[in-house]
Amino acid sequence: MRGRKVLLVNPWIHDFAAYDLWARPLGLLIVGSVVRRNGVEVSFIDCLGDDLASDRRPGGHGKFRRSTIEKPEPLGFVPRTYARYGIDPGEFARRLEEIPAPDAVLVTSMMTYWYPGVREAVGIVKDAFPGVPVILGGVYATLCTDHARLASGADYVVAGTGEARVIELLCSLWGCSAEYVPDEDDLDSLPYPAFDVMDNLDSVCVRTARGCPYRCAYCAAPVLSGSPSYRKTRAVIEEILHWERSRGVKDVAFVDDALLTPRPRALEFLGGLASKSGDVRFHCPNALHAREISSEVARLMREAGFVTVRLGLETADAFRQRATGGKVTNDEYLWAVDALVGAGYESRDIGVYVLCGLPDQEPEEVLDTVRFVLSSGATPLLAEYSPIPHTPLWDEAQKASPYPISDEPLFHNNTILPCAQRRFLEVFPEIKRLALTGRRASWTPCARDP
Ligand code: B12
Ligand code: SF4
Repeated sequence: MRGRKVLLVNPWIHDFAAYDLWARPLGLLIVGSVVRRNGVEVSFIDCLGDDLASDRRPGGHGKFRRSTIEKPEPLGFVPRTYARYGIDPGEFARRLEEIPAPDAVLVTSMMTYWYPGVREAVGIVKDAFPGVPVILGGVYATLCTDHARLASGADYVVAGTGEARVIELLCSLWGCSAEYVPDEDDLDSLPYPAFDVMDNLDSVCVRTARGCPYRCAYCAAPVLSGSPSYRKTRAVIEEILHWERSRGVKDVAFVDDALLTPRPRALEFLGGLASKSGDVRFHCPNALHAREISSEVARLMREAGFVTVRLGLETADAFRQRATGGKVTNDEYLWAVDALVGAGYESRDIGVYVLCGLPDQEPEEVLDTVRFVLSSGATPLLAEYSPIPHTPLWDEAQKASPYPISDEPLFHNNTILPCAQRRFLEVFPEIKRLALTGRRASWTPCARDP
């Protein structure tokens, strides 16, 4: 493989809304680093823009550049503007012209309903480098493989984890053998993600493990990541220190499915982070498991510098909690909030995801959950349900949705609440108002229930 060239492309997001919550193309950069370990020259273009747009806030998150585009025909009925998030397509084409033709192009994908951005990027790559194989992987490629084969324009679609598969595929395309074959089961043996190919690096994403021990009915983590495999605490801390020392990175977002499970591992990891010198801020935009947050865990999180804390409650309805996988009970959630408050976190620091628009969900369930979160002294964050193929809830989602969600991934878009019933949609503005006004009120110090 030595001497070959590979281009990595992070495609655009096409959506009604998108906000950059430490969104780095971690999977693509992991795959890129494995390819590079084989002596391949790797370059990278980020259609989302790695130039840190002017209105990004310090801390590694912020707005993407946004240009309004025409809605795809199936979403024509939605009374909102649709946009391309990221750089101008002309700029992308120019950047492709500036580099020598690669021997293969690797493209990643995230949300299933973002595939139009993938297709646009693949089309421009194909125009620039006719005959060069384009390989697509990532979440959309894994969850909607058949659709991706037909609709993305890529020559090859790789489903599942990509480290080993991409090496195998490139070897067969180029008729060569690999010097380094990654061991996906040993996460610490993999090279660091190729963040160094990014010109502007104000934050990095880190995973300390792959997979989750739970099987929630609405979640694709078990399909995407398989059974859990863990990294060593020392290796993760070394990686964080590496980015801090080499690139001055002060913001690190964890993208684990289950960062705090199992608790003994979390205690060891948090203890290690807390005792290391430095002033790195840690962010958990993906939900943490409330069940694992004891007073000690919360104290160590605070000491280590965790500033963005999100809990996955989803619903306060005990029946639905059990029916969807039983990852948390209301008591466990309340203990977690108490532990976090005891450690010094304020209401506004503790964001709690509340799932909205599940099949057969009544709006009252969500209103009650929002009130429950507010009364606990935390901040409710509405997460509209996106139906996902291969999850246990998929069959029910198909029955509940008025849209052909199995034929068209655009209908997985959470903005349209694809599985909500009409009454839910009617009450949804009220749910949003309650979450927003309650949230503002709860940010005053006296709002916490006695
Ligand atoms: C972290 C995360 C987020 C972060 C994003 C941070 C970021 N860095 O982008 C935050 C919290 C912001 C987020 C938000 C949301 N998320 Co999210 N998120 C995830 C999560 C937990 C991990 C993704 C990740 O980084 N994985 C780690 C990397 C290493 O894995 P990877 O990208 O898959 O890469 C591997 C392979 O895919 C492959 N690969 C990747 N690229 C390539 C390229 C090539 C060429 C090859 C060969 C292979 C390959 O190899 C890699 C290594 O093995 C996933 C669940 C999951 N387990 O994937 C959900 C997930 C993607 N999110 C999901 C959802 C629903 C959402 C929200 C809509 C939630 C909501 N209702 O509000 C929002 C929408 C965000 C928005 N509008 O901007 C769904 C997807 C739904 C869908 N229809 O596609 C998922 C699957 C979770 C779920 N519910 O099951 N999310
Ligand atoms: S929702 Fe969370 S706990 Fe449940 S399977 Fe997904 S990652 Fe695991």
